[in-house]
Amino acid sequence: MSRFQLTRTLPEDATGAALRADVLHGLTRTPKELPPKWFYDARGSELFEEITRLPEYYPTRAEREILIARAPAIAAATGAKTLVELGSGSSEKTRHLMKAMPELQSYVPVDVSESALTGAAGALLAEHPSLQVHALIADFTRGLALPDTPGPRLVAFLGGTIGNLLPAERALFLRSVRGLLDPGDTLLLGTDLVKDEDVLVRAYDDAAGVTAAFNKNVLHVLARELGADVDPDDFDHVALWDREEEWIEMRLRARSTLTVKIPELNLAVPFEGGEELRTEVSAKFRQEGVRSELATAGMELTEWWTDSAGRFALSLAAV
Ligand code: AVJ
Repeated sequence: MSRFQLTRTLPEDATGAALRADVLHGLTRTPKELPPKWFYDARGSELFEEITRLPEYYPTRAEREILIARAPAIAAATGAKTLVELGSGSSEKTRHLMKAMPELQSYVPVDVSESALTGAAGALLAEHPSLQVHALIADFTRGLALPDTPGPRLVAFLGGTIGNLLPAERALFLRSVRGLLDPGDTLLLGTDLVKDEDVLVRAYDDAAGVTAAFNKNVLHVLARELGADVDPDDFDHVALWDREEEWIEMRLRARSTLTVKIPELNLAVPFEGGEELRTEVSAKFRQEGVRSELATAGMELTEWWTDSAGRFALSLAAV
């Protein structure tokens, strides 16, 4: 029996249909907005990898530090035989965790990107000679059905990606994760933490301009996928801290009055000079907030681990 299985729960054209719907909705409302998931074509994914290596972008390094330090504690506390990873991407950080999990029999990476899933599986199968990998091509914000693998399960959602969901979306998402867990199963959740405004803003507006290129990449996606006649140089990258909401916002600000024509949607989108399009929310958390959001979704915070500088947290939650 092969140790690698790939299941597609998304139709091949789901991405195109969802992009059209999000663009039609987001660019005809006021204020304009697009969901951050459209950053991640091949170029956007490369730019994100580059961001994770920037001196200003601390979350990836901070989370890796916690995972390496706490992997044995996570393995002991969960006893997991199956690791499910939502938004697994390159599975790079998970490797540290898996090395410390002697009980692990099955790994279920879930991602919308088939190439990321197949790319990551090869190395993991080689490193773990008896591991089963059951990859799912799926949108984890929709209802997920998990393969029948041995329990207990540990569901990991790392990178602080939960911060890209708005509070109402977050509540729905955590409810759906709760629905995946049986008694004895656990959730491992990565969250970036509230900190000094300058540190936060610099992490999203780096000196080398990589985050600016990443932000503008969504305009390249619109041009390629929908034929939009948009020049990314007509927009400026904006990163700001909303202290009430406790989140970073990334926006694209039109440098002058202009119109973006999108023939495939029969749409002409007018921008006033200075008008902004919100492209990302990245919420930052506190322990009390994480505890209460988990509790509302029917889970209990059982461990809270931060990096030595207290910038990022990994939470373990039980049902
Ligand atoms: C995908 C959640 C890890 O919000 O920090 C990085 C994406 N955006 N720089 C984040 C991102 C701008 C990132 N995560």
